Amino acid sequence: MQANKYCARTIKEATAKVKNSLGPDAMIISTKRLRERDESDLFEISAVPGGADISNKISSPFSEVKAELVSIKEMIFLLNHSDSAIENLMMNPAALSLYAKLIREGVDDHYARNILERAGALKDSPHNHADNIGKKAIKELMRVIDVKDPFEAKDNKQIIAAFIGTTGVGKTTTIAKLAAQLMLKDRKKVGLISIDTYRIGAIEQLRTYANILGIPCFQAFKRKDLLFALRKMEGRDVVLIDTAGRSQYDMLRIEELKTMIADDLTISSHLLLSVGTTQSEMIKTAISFGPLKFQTYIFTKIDEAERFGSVINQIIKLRLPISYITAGQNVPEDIEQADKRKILKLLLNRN
Ligand SMILES: Nc1nc2c(ncn2[C@@H]2O[C@H](COP(=O)(O)OP(=O)(O)OP(=O)(O)O)[C@@H](O)[C@H]2O)c(=O)[nH]1
Ligand SMILES: [Mg+2]
Repeated sequence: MQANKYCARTIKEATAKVKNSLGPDAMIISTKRLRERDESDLFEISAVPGGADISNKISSPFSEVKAELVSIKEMIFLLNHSDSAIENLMMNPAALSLYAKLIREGVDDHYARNILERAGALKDSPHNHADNIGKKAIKELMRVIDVKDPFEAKDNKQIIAAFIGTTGVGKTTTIAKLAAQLMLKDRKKVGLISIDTYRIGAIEQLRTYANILGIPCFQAFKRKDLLFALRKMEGRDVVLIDTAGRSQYDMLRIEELKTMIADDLTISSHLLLSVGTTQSEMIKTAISFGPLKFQTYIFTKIDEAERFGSVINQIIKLRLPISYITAGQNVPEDIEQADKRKILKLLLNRN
């Protein structure tokens, strides 16, 4: 299908012309800044009606990332939410499409721009080739996505990991998934300890999983119980510790937990965050659990979340790596070790 061309003095006017002629679902194929003889700017947008077959016109700078053109509706949204720096971005459909995706997924506008700025997409330069900008922006995104495997064994040393977070975020279920995977995939000897002493039935939930897997499971009320349980776990490659869900506002209980799993026990902590919670709740939770010096994030319930941008915001704001992502209630299937490319795909290719 042949694209129609629309010219105007500003990108906003050109966008309005496309909308009037082809409707709000029209897709932008390309944008250009033309210089008039009097040195003034003229913007040109090539567009096709919404629903037109444009597969032969799309090229993606990155094979895993589905190329997607920006619709006029989105362009209007971006123009209304952005300042003049974005006008340069408008000249580059690959970068514009990436920016639109990041904003749609809920990545903070400031971070989204920063990523594109580092890729050189906000500069108006004749050397800015669309493919290059797209590739650079993907590279920048990959750079901010930090991942870490908490079970990477060093010198066959025992690994003791505690899982912390707010009530119902998925700690016990995640431990069951991890225990099964570490046993079945990595052939590790695993043990479980519960220091969830608040909720009736908490230990039963963990014990049920331990029985199914045929692994030991202890309960600890006090630090001395924990030390006892850990002695019993000598010879186990990995010990996973379940904790009671604490409200992010209950600093007293968080302090209590700190006295149980203090630094000298060489226990690493991992904070679970549900992707569906609001950005401000996530930040509050991370700050409240800060005294426990957690080393990685585990993002849970991505199957229930509409958008994934909060994950990027969180790792940029409070710089820590992601270790795992969980995406459902099935034990042990619904867990994946964090991987840069996988996270990138979740962010850019979800639908
Ligand atoms: N959809 C979905 N549900 C999940 C996921 N992970 C856990 N759940 C569910 O969330 C609920 C709470 O999970 P738990 O593992 O008991 O959460 P918890 O953090 O141990 O809860 P407390 O011990 O009460 O603080 C259960 O119904 C789980 O099946 C996930 O990735 N996706
Ligand atoms: Mg629990």
